[in-house]
Amino acid sequence: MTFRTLTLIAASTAILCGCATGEVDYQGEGEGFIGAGSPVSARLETPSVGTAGQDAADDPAIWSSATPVRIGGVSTPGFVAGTDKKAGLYIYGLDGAVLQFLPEGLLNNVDIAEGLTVNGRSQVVLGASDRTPGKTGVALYLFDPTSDAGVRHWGAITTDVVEPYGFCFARRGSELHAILVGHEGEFRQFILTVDAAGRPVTREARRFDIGTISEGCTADEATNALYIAEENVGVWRYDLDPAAGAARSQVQPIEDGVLVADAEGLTIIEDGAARYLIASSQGDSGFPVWRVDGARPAYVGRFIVVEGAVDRVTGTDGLDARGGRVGDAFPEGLVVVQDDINDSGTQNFKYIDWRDIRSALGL
Ligand SMILES: [Ca+2]
Ligand SMILES: [Ca+2]
Ligand SMILES: [Ca+2]
Repeated sequence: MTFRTLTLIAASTAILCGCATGEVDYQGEGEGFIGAGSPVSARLETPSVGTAGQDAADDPAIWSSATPVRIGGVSTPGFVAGTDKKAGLYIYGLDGAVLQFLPEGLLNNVDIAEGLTVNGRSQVVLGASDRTPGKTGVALYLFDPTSDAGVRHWGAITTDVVEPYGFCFARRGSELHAILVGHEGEFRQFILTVDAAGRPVTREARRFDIGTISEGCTADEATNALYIAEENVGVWRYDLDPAAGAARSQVQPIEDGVLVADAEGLTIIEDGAARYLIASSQGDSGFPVWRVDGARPAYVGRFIVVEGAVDRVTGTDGLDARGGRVGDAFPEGLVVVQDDINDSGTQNFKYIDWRDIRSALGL
């Protein structure tokens, strides 16, 4: 048992004893309170990020391949990129093992897109919001599935955003868009292309102010939707078309039992003809889910991640999901979430089988 664990137990006990009516009051990030929800367990977890005393895991992104690729001499049917916001970017295997670490600085959110041709080859592109002083913007990386060179630095999108925070890619027809959300709610949408020399070129297509502190974002290309989490307000749906400006509709306000501040990560998962939006409700360690392929988002329930093969998930931050086959271990999809309190070290990422979530929610 660590000093940190003892401190947390003491804090939790103090909270319980302080409630005359017996209810447990959530006292902020780190106390480990889990609200109501259908329980699932993670199948496996990554090692803790960083070094002792540095709780810094933030946001994951999943990529998978029908044919295995090689990274660092290891054959893998895909990888999970995960940020350590104090140090850089980890590349994990689908078994959770570290395949590569890029000491790239203060990377906060990460996302992955396919279908970009660079130097005549189709490559995978990774983007990460970069808060490193002097480099603020979006750091860009390439992964060539035919090479064993791993994930390599490619370039950057420079911006006027003081503190880059949230980040996601979106496909819009043949275009690849990069969406940056600043800490103060600044919204920037870029169209990313490649020049003849194989370098990234970006053009800003839209900017507006979301309002207050915001971070999580995810796009649903099929419905031309862009979802953004305004941390203390709720989840919004914007149109992915830059011409739509700042027009938006609310998917979910901050509400006890559904979405408790901070509203953090957002992701979409495809499951056959259905598509679901999953949010991370950091304030009560839950994951509300909406079906989003209809005319408007329909709330279908919430799951929580309890102890099983690995420890439970609390105070969750970023998350990502990928439907369909993600290696042999996740034949119908994988959801990866950040865990604020890992039982054996600093923060890490937990891997959840989509089938477990689907069955827990009765989808
Ligand atoms: Ca975050
Ligand atoms: Ca945990
Ligand atoms: Ca653990």
